Amino acid sequence: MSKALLAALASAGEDRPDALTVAGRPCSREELLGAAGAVAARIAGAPVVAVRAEATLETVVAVVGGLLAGVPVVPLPPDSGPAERDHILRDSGATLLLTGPGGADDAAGPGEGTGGPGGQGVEVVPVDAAERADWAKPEPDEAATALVLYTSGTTGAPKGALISRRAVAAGLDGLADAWAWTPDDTLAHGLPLFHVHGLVLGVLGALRVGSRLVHTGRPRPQAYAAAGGTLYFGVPTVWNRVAGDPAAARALRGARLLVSGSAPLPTPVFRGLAELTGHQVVERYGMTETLITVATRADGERRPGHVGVPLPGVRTRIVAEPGAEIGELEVTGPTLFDGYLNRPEATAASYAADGWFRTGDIAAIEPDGTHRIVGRASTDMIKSGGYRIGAGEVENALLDHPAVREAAVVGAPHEDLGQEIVAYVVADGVGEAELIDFVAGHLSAHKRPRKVRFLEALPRNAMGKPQKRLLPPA
Ligand code: MLC
Ligand code: AMP
Repeated sequence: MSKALLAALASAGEDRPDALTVAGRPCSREELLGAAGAVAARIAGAPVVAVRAEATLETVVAVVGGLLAGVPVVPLPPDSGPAERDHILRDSGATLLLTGPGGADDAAGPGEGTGGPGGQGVEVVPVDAAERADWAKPEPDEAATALVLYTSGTTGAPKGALISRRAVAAGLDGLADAWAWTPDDTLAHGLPLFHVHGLVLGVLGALRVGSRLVHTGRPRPQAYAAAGGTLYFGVPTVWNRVAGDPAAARALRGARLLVSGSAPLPTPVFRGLAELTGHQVVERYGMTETLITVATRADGERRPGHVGVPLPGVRTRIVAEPGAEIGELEVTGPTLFDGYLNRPEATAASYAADGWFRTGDIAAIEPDGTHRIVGRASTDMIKSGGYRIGAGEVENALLDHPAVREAAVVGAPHEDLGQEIVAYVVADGVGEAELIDFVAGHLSAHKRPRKVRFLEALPRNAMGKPQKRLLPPA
C-alpha cells in the first residue's frame, strides 16, 4: 500500500512561505493545511462537493479540503454555462458548491440556491484562504473516491469519471519516478484546475512530491518565462505559443524538464523548442479515465511523436487487425478509474471482456517499447487546445437554439489548437457570432465552435444518417 494521498503535505521537508503560488498569491504548506482544514470541518459528512475551479488559491484550498475530509470533489469549469453546470451539479449529487471570492454571485445561477438544479438544493459555500483550523482525522481508505471528473464522450452530456485516492497516488508516484521529480523541483504551469493535467498532475503532484508549485494563472509564454520553474507542464497549444515567443522560450533554458501532454505535440514545435530552450520536450500520454499511463522518462530517449513507456504497474496492449501494427490502445493498472457515475452501461462498454480499459486511441508500440499515438478511433471526439470535446454535446447545444434545424460538428486541423471546432448547421435567420456565443454561454467557452458554416442540408446516407466525411472543407 502506498502512503496516504496527502501525507507529504504535513511532513515533506522544510516548509516555506511560497511553497505554492497561485496567480501571484503565495502560501506555505502549513497555511494551505490550515485553510483546507477549515474547509474540511465545514463540509465533512457531505456526500460530494463541487468546486468552482478557477485558477486561484481558493480552488487549491477547496480541493485539498475535500480530500482531507474524504468528500469526493467535483471540479466545475468556472465558465460553464447553465446547461453544463446544472448537468454536472445534478448528476454528481453535489449539495455544496465551494467558491472563491466573487464566485458566489456568478455561481448562484438559476439552478442553484434553495431550489437547486432538479429541485435539489446546492448551497454556495465561500472559501477563505486566510481561515485556519486543525483537521486531525486520518485520511480515508485509499479505495475511496477522491475526484469526480466530468469528461465528454462522443455523444450526450459529459460523464463523471470516478477517480480513487489510490489511482491518484499511484499515478503521481509513477510520474515522480519517470521524471525524477523531487522536493528540489519547482513545478510551473498555468493550466486549468478542472482536469487531470492541471489539477491532478499540476497541483496534487506538487503537493504529493513536496516540490514548490508556481501556477501562473493563465498559461501565457511570458508568465512561464517569469515563473522560475525547474519542471514545466503544458499542452501542445501552450508549447506552440512559447515557441512563437523566442524571448520567453529562451528564458526556459535553465529548467530541468519541459513536459507536454493532453494532445499530440507537433514535430515542428518539438524542434523549435529544442532550438530555443535547449530542451527536447518530454511527452506523456493519458486520459481522464486512466490518468497518465505512459510517459517518456527523464533519462529516456525523446523522439517527437513518441510518448514513452508504461508507468510502473501499468500494462498496455494494441488490439489490431491481423497483420496490422497499429490498433486500439488498451491499458490496465492501478491508475484506472472506477467507472462513470450513474452510467453502468457506459462503464461496461469502456472495458474489454478481460477488464482492460479501451482508450479509443489508435497507437503503435515500437520494438523498444515506446508508444506512438496515431489518432482517435472516433472523429466525434475532438481535442482543441488540449481540451476533450464531444461533437455530440456541441451539436445538442446548437440544436437548443430555436433557429437551428440540423447540426454537425467536427474537429478541423488547426496549427495552434491542434483541432478547431467547426459547426455545420442548417438554420434560418441567425449568424455565426450569435451561434458561437450561444454555445459558449450554454456549455463553456472552450466548447464553442470557432467557425460556423451554413448549409442547405447536411449530407446524409440512404438511411438518413449525417455523413460528416462528405461535409465541405471548413
Ligand atoms: C472568446 N472568449 C470567449 C468568446 N470568445 N468567451 C465566451 N464566448 C466567446 N464567444 C474568451 C474566453 O473566455 C477567454 O477569456 C479568451 O477568449 C480566450 O479563451 P480561449 O479562446 O478559449 O483561449 P485559447 O487561446 O483558445 O486557449 C488556449 C489554451 C486553452 C491553451 C490557453 O486551450 C487551455 O487552457 N487548454 C488547456 C486544456 C487542458 O488543460 N486540458 C487537459 C485535459 S486532461 P479569458 O479572459 O479567460 O482569456 C488530459 C489528460 C492528459 O487531457 O493527458 O493530460
Ligand atoms: P482527456 O480525457 O481530456 O484527458 O483526454 C484524453 C485524450 O487526450 C486521450 O484519449 C488522447 O486522445 C489525448 N492525449 C493525451 N495525451 C496525449 C499525447 N501525448 N499525444 C496524443 N494524444 C494525447
